[in-house]
Amino acid sequence: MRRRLLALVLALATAAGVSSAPVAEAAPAAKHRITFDKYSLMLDGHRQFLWSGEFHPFRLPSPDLWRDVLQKMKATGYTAVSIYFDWNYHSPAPGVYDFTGVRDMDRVLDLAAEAGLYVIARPGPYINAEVTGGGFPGWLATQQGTARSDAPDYLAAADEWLTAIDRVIARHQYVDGRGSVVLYQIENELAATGVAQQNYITHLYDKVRADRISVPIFHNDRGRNGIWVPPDSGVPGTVPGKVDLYAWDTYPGGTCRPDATPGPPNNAPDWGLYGPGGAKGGASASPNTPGFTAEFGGGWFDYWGSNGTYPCTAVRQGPGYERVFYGTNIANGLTIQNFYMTFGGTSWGWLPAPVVYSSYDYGAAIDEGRQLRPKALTMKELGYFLQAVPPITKQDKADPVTPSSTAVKVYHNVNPDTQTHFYLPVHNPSKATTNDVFTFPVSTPDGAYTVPQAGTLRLDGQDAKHLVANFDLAGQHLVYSTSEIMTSVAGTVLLHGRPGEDGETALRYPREPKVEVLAGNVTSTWDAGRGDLRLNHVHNGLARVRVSGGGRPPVTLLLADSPTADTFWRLGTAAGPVLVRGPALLRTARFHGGVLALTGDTAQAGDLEVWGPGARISWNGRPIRAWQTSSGSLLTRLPGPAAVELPALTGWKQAAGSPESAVAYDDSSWPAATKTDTASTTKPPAGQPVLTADDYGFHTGDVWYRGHSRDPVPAQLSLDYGAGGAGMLQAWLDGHYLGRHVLPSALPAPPTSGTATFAVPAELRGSGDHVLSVMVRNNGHNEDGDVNDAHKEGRGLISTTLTGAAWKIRGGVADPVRGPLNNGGLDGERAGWSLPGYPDGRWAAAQVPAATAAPGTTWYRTNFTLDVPNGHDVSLGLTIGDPATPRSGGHYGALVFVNGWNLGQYLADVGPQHTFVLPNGILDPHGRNTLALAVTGDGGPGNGLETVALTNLGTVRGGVAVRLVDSPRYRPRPGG
Ligand code: IPT
Repeated sequence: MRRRLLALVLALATAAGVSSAPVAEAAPAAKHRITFDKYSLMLDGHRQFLWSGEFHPFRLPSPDLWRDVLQKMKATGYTAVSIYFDWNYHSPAPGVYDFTGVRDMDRVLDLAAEAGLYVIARPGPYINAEVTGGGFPGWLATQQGTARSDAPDYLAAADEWLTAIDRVIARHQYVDGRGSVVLYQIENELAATGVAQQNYITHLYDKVRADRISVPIFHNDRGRNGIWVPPDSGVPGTVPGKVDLYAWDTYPGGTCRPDATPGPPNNAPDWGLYGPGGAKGGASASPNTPGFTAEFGGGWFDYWGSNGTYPCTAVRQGPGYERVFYGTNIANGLTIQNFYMTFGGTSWGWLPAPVVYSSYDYGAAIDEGRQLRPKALTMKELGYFLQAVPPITKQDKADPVTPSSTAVKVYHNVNPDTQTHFYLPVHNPSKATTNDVFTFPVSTPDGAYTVPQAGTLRLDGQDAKHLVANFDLAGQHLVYSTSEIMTSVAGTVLLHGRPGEDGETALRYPREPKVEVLAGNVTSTWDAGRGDLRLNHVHNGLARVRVSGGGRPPVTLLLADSPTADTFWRLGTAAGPVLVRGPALLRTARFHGGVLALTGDTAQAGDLEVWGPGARISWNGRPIRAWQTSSGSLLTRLPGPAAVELPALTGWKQAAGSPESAVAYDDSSWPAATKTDTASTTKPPAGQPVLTADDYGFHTGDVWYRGHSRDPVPAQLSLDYGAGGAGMLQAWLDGHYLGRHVLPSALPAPPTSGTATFAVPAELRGSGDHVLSVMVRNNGHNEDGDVNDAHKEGRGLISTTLTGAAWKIRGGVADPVRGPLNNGGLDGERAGWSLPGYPDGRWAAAQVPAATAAPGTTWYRTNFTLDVPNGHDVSLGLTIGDPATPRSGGHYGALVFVNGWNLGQYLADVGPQHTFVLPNGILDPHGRNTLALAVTGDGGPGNGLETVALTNLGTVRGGVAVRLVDSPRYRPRPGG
């Protein structure tokens, strides 16, 4: 607690411009150099291929699980992680910044470096990212100046954030030898290019440099439009700005249909060596900097009211897409590629922008429950390949290659220094998914060939292949191969191809080598004239061939079909790299004291085979006995996970939660809504007070209003309100329930505001004291993608036809530990009903599922105890209703609180989400947990809470150690 306070105080001090000695850090001397040319980024002169995945720590509120995700990224071939930092996540009020607990960004940067990943830091100030306000804190909605411009009040606020976050990022810069941050993005998709934005970009650059950020700075262009290219680019049609590198984003793969089935694939764009040139096309928009996609679609987000497209997206943007699209990028010489998202996670609490619901799974390589999808393993093939073939960081176009089939085109590049040749056969056009056999000419310093010489080479379905010629690896010389290189370690090379397809590999030797086929069917042919050993086989499981005595060091060739190749893992150790086959994941590898210490996960019992330094192995801390194989490996077996039993959720208690709806409710302590002026873009009608919640300091979740009037009430009461995606309003007149209105979720542009109209019964209309009680659920502030202050659209009530009313308003209070986005203003939230330890003993026993309900909010609480076996990672979800149908139709929704954390919102009549991921750390896998549901709806039969159950989203033996996240328990308020 003291540390927290200190951090807050220091942040405040700095935000206010007070320099505070303890945090002022002298600039460390540069230890490393980051440079670049048109080919690639270079670290201390070494060319890099940055193969990066997007990950948002704010979408996984359990810091130890950041390590889990980052280790999974490293293990599946990524070399970098791109991180947005969400201003709003850290700043509940002007001048207040919190970097503790789930907001500890030092920790995520430490963990990225620990996992061996470079970091692309993207702190905005604007990020978009489908978060509320596009990352702008709620309080920014009350600013007069135009956001994302040079308006002084906006710049002052942006500087306040940058001061705070840059202090964190500056501690982790690669150049200083203190971390792995290598690139830094200012702004995001700033598509307006007027003088106000030019000044803004310049201001941001200068501010960030003044904050001692010394790595290259770039901006992320919304599409390949040449906006904000380095000043010396000199390309007509581009917009120069103060940046070091040019980068852009694009989501070109093709989409899922509304019925959640994959639509047809698109063609992969040429945005580099093979582009048409100019601002919108080739590499020449920024001729002196590397081809750089700051975001390339790794999936897509999903909307309220959809049919649930994430599983489909994982297929549409699946393995075939990754091979064709990312492969085309590689062939175009783009050496910095970031995939958005690689782990999407959860927009928990009130984090979602109006366009998304709680799950931000994104159809990404790592799913919301932290499980590797098949597409993660294809990323591993691609990422390992790039690391295995360093010459690919410097490619020029080579002579055009004409394959034997017009249904195929072959990209052909060469490294000018090593003369290594790269071929990428794809369909012609690349969206075609036919099954085509072809040959193509290979001509290198090794000679000229028509490839393959025997058997067939084909592209079947959405596919592309990275083929390499004239390349030295593992002490061998590869003339060419129609199999793809996956990886190599000392004395061992792993090649792969699609199951059932032929592979042909030619290696050159000074004299005829000895060939031993250890496993599988492989034929070898010796061409004495050229000195070529040619191996032919069909990719099927794992063939093993030992080649020795040809005047080169011996080698074991592992010839796998791609699914088998996907069971291999490679990590570096101080004593050289290690290659592992078998387990579901290899997390870490360390060689010390003669022991190769491995950690990882198993999803079932099976082989562990290891090619690496030393003869002794430990797995997850335990020494294991292993046997030498003829393949030069050590082999043993690992146990799978134990069975996991989940408790049924029983013992429910319930309590009514909309006391504000009663006539007699005392709102005397509530602020009066009497303002007459607002910065909101939604103004009240002339003569009516400002009701928008942000103006009264309530930025998230549910807001209550009580309007007092003595006027007669119209027969139709209309309430204008703003509430984000699928936002909602409920109203009571004099304690009588008028109804619920939910904003429609029509695609593609669901409304974020609307009008609820209720018929008022005659007996309620007469003059005398009236009270209109209204709850508005604010499902997020708009993003500001078009630089038009869209985040300032009003939230809460805007106006009503009860024109003479005097209004009171009340929203939520920020939870000091769970943060500004955890809570809204439900009475139960304010009273601690969502918290563990709340004394609900006197609440009524409840039946779940509930046959009926009262209108308004009803709280349900229960506790459950988990007893997950030690040394296991069990990913759990909470499922409400029947996941087989996107909408159950009941007119209600529920906020899901686990141990006080708001982990998502269920909307039975909107959909599609039924299962809410409960991250370990928030969840105690070895103890008692509290579940609280705030169920809000029309009441009546059919609108009650459906079944509620725990769901197992994946079990492995392994995982990372997870400490419990601080989850303060209920404490009675002094005097209350
Ligand atoms: C682009 C944004 O940069 C990113 O923040 C996120 O919103 C992403 O797309 C979509 O998930 S926006 C662009 C594709 C118009």
